[in-house]
Amino acid sequence: MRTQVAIVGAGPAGLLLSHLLKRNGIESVILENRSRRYVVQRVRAGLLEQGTVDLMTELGLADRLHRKGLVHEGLALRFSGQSHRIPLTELTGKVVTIYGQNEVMKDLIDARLAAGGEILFEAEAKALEGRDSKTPRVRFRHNGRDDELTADFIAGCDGFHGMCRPAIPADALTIYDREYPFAWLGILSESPPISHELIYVHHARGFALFTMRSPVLSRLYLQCTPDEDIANWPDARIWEELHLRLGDEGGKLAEGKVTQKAITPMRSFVAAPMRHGRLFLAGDAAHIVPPTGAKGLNLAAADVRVLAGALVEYYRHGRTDLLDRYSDICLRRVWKGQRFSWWMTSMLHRFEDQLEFDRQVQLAELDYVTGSRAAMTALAENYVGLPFEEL
Ligand code: RFL
Ligand code: PHB
Repeated sequence: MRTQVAIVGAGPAGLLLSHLLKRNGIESVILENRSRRYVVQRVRAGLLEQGTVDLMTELGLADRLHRKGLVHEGLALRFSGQSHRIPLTELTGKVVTIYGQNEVMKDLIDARLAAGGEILFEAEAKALEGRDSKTPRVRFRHNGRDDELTADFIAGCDGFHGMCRPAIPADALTIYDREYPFAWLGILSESPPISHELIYVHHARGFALFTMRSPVLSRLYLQCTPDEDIANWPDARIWEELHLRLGDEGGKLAEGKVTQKAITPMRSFVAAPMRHGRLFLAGDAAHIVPPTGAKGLNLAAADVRVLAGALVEYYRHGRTDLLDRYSDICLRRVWKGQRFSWWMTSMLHRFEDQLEFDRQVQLAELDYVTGSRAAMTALAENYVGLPFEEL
C-alpha cells in the first residue's frame, strides 16, 4: 500500500490530522490496532478548549458537538468547605465545552469513513523502516496477514503506549518524566449533575472532581493511591467518599447506577524533539499531562494543527522550514500545558508526606487564586486554552 502520510493510531490526534490533510487534498491512511467499537467506547477526556471546538467547527465536524456539547462559562474551586467561582468567560471572552472524547471519536470516525477515508481497524503497526529515507514504511499486521504501508511521512499518533516513540533511537530523544504519588479513580454515574459547572475540590482526604457528560450522566473523580486495587472501591465506598469531599451535607449528589469505573495513574511526560527524520510524533505519543488541567486531548489537537499546516506548505510549495520547526512550535505550547497541569495538580492534591506547612501554602494559593482578579485571569486563560501560535 502507498499513501502520502501514514498515520499510526486513530485517537483524536490521528483522526483530526487525517481530516486536516484531506481538507487540503493530502491523502493519508490510518492504522489502528483496536476495533472501531473499542475506540468509540473508551471513556476518557471530556473537556474541550474553545480552540479545539473551533477547529472541529472549521472542519465541518461539529454539528453534534454544537447540539449536545455543554457550554461552560465558569468553574468552581472548593476548599475549606466553601466554593469559589472562576468566571472563565467574563475573564477571557472564551468558553469551554463538555463533550465526551468517545463522542468526538465517533464524529471523527463517521465523517472520515463517509468521505471515503481509509482507517484500518485491528491493524497493529509492528515496525517502522526507512525513517531517514524519502520512502518511510510502516510494517503492520491486519486480518492475520503482514503488510506494509509506504508513505512520504509517518505521523506517530499512537498514544503513550504506542510503538512510534520507542522506534526512535534512545540517544536521539530527551525524556522529561515525573510520576505523581497518586491516581484518579473515575466513575460514570447515571445521575443528573449537581451543578451546571465543574467543581474541583481540595480536601484533607484528597482531591475530588465533579464533572458531567450530559443532563443525566455525571462523571466523578477521586484521588486515590497509584497502586490501588479497584476491588477495594465498591460503589458504597465511592459514594461515601464523594459526599464527604464534595461537602454534600444536604445529599444533593444522587447515587446513580455506576456504569464505568477505572483508575488512572498521574504523570507528566515530554519526549523531545517530536520529530526524527520523516517520523513526526503528535499527542500522547510525545507528551502526557495529569488530567487536572484537562489539557491532553487539547494539546493533541494543537500538535496536529501545526503538523498539518507544515505538511500543506511542503506539498504546495516544497517548503521544509515549517516541518523543521514543527517540534519547537509544538513544544512551546506543550510546556505551557505541562506547567499549568502540574500547577493545578500540585495545588489541589493531598501529598502523602506533606508537611502541615505545605498544606497551608496550598490553601493560601487557593485563597489567592480565588481572591485576586489577576490570579483568576491567569488560571482562566490557561484553562480555556492559550491562543494558537501563528504558523
Ligand atoms: P490516544 O487517544 O491514546 O490514541 C492513540 C491510538 O493509537 C492506537 N495504537 C496503535 N495503533 C496501531 N498500531 C499500534 N502499534 C498502536 N499502538 C497504539 C491506540 O489504540 C489508540 O487508539 O492518543 P491521542 O490521539 O494522542 O489523544 C490523546 C488523548 O486521548 C488524551 O490526551 C486525553 O484522553 C487525556 N485526557 C483529557 N484530555 C483533555 O484534553 N481533557 C480532559 O478533560 C481529559 N481528561 C484524559 C482525561 C485522560 C484520562 N485518562 C483515562 C488517561 C481524563 C482521563 C481519566
Ligand atoms: C472530564 O469531564 O472527564 C474532565 C474534566 C476536567 C478535567 C478532567 C476530566 O480536568
